[in-house]
Amino acid sequence: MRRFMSVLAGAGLLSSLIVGPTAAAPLEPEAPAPRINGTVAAGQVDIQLVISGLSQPIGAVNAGDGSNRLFVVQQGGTVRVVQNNRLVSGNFLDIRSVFGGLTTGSERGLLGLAFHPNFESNRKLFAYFTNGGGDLVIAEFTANSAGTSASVSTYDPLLVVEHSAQGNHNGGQLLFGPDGYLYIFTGDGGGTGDPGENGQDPNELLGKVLRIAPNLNGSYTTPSNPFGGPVWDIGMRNPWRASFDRATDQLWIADVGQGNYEEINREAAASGGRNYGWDCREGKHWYETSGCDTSAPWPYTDPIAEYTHAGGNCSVTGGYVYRGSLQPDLIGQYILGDYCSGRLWTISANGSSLLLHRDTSALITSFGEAENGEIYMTDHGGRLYRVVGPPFSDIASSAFYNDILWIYRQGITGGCGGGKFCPNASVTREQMASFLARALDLPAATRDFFADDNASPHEADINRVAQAGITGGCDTNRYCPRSDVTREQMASFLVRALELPGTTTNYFDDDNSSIHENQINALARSGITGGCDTRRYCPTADVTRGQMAAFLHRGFD
Ligand SMILES: [Ca+2]
Ligand SMILES: [Ca+2]
Ligand SMILES: [Ca+2]
Ligand SMILES: [Ca+2]
Repeated sequence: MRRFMSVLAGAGLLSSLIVGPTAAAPLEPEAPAPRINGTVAAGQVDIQLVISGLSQPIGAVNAGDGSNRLFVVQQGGTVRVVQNNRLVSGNFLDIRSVFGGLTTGSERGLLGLAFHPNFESNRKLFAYFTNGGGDLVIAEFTANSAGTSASVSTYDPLLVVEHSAQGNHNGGQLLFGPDGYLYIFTGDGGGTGDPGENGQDPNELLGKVLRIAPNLNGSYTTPSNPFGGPVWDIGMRNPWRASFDRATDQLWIADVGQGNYEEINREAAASGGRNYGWDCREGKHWYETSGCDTSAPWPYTDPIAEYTHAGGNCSVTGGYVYRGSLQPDLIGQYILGDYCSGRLWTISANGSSLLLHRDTSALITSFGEAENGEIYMTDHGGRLYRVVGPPFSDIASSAFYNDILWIYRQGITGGCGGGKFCPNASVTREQMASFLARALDLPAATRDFFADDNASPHEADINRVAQAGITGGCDTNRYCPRSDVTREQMASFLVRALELPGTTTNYFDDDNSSIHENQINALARSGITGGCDTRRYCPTADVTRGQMAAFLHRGFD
């Protein structure tokens, strides 16, 4: 309550008095203007639950076939389909009985999936898993002609990498690059401190980024690679998740660190041949010096960003650079998280600093990019989330930021148009009707209540609110749709909408002659308002859209 009072007495109310009434704007969202790069501030990126009830999801990929399906990879060996935010029944792929077996649990299992860029015509897809002996397998599968499922019987192994000694550091990312080749990200073979010294050995396939050209018949050829054979980059420890920026072709590789540093590497387009340092370097620091080149300039490429294990971090989960269109502020932001702490960060596509947004309770196993560029996140606990940024471009500095976000996510507002919310504009009575009709999910009205709102885009909502008994209009047969809502009128609207109980307590002195004094007291008693100052409610002041968001959040959450 104290916080709320100070907020109302602060910028919000003052600016509403300065700004004054503005032309009523429609609440329907408009298509946001295209942007090359957006901007986000700390705390502005969040997650929204899409699906629960999954089984240990560790990845989410699209098929690039125009179907807008998201394929959720489950560690136990199955792939589910999410379409229109709903889980399609049955498995798309089930490799639990794959030839050679499947080892699951801890860091093993079905770890990665990639659809061929021409999946729509050739129905080819590739999976990365640990077989019955613990070895890494990259295998080809073929879906049915409709592309609705793929049988385990179509299994055709491309590459098997010996990995029986240790259960950890299997890597697991598969990606088709902008060059059409298949990129494979392998771990160092496991244990502590790369005991096999695989990361720095260009002749070993462990601890690498590999690049091959599948022939689509169960075999592959190797294009010319910087380290010979299939080796594109060396010096990886456990590059669990990596992605290409679809706008710039930059390759982002998040490499899981040993005990101290988690790192994020960014590789310029089409420029392999990097030595990412492990196990000489962990993050931007020396790890092991024996057998390492420690005299400058050393041959290792340090990450562009790193973070420590402070506060419960333990394992970086790389994500994607947002290139969708629905969330303009997120464009050009690389999204990542940590498996243990559940923290969610962004790094701007050309930047190198981590911006913390949320400390979630999710066990973040992966991010996924849908065909439309929206970014999803998998939680090992069985949930799929969508990563969401600030919906409006003009609310970052609003004192009501969280309230506006809340009413947006409840579907109560679509903003004032043009990707904006107009937090300092006054609320009109017609807008108020839409806010309340949506907050209460009121049914359509069976008749027309007022004559002066017939041209209002909010007429249907005005009738809904009238039918629910929340308004009797401003006069006989009139609603005054374009008039601004005063704070005393708003009290009346909210008390009826929320059916708040009355009170005999007199909270404020400046409303004693208001016809809405009883409702103002009821609103204060419920904790929805603390007034505009000590013992004052400012009953005749206009309500801004930002303040309205706060009132609705308080009242309906
Ligand atoms: Ca070593
Ligand atoms: Ca490194
Ligand atoms: Ca009417
Ligand atoms: Ca009073």
